[in-house]
Amino acid sequence: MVQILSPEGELGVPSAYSVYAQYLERLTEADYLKFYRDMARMRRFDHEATALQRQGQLGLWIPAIGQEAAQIGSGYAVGHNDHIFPSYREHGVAITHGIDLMSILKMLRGVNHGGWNPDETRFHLYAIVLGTQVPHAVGYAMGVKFDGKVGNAKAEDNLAVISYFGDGATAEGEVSEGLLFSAINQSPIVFFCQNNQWAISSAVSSQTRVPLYQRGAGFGVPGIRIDGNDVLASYCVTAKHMDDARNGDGPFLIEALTYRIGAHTTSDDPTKYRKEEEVEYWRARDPLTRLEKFLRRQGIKDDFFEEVEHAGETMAAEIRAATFALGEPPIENMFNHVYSQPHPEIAEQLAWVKEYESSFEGDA
Ligand SMILES: Cc1ncc(C[n+]2csc(CCOP(=O)(O)OP(=O)(O)O)c2C)c(N)n1
Ligand SMILES: [Mg+2]
Repeated sequence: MVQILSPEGELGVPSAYSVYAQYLERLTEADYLKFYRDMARMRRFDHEATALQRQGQLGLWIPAIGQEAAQIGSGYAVGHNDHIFPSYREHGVAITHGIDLMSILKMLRGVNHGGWNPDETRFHLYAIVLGTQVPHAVGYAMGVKFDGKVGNAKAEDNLAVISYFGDGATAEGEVSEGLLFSAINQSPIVFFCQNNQWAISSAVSSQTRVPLYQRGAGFGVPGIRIDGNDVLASYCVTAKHMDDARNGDGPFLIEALTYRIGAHTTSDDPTKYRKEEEVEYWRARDPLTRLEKFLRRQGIKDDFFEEVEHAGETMAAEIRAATFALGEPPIENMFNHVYSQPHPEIAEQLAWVKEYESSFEGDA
């Protein structure tokens, strides 16, 4: 497992992984501070969104607490031309690509279906149906190669694709099909599996008999496991393999070993299926604490951490006010995008729901 930042906050690239050292050398103190700021922002956003859901302002929230290092590190390793195909928990990756966080909250309130433009942001829409983003990502990567945007002498002419998915999603046929197609076509893609060790109430041991980073080998996709709570391992390893993919040496599979500290979603009660000691074990391996230890060793003082906390409170107040100002989700939203053309059964169902809703009119 590649680890660059130890739990005690000490820095070092193990000699077996020296290929990643040049990516660490690129990072400056400003980058380390940016990583910390965004990991803290992601966490604060998560707490606020959970509170908003509990107050009935969102239909659902999907927490990602514990996965900040995996997401912020890999997100910043994605280049300016590259395309990202997320699953539904990648709020941190969204932060690294300038997605307006309100658009994620709007989706979870039902007022839109993911309101960002993938053409502009290169961050494609969230995919709730497990694994479906993977064939889309592989298809995109195959297209990139057909368009001759791989392996050119000028680096800025090239691009690659990254696809995120969870440990549970690896059991979906789409992921295996994606691995196979990418290998056969030598597509410019990095598969980034966040192994947070649970798929709702199914433990990862019920999904696989081999470590997930080995899942691609039989298809011809090499892989590596990284410490997913180490933002620097996440950055360096993703940056190297995205570079390789752009240069024509893809695909590659990264398994980031991390842990989902919170519930699967606000509809889930994890105390029903996992022990508190397990959660405590991982809470003690918090990715933010690890980076904070490193930064303090570098001489970063309290005032920086206080400033980050203050910025988090300001952001939370802003998104709170903005969420309260959103209207109710239009009922048509559930029906409008089921088919591209009008459909009699959908029209009938919409009419039924409207009539049902109107039966409450006048109720206090
Ligand atoms: C095809 C499909 N089957 C089942 C579900 C219901 N479901 C939603 S999330 C989830 C667990 C996914 O676990 P994992 O891939 O490990 O990702 P994580 O939620 O842990 O990030 C399941 C079974 C779904 N969304 N899509
Ligand atoms: Mg999982």
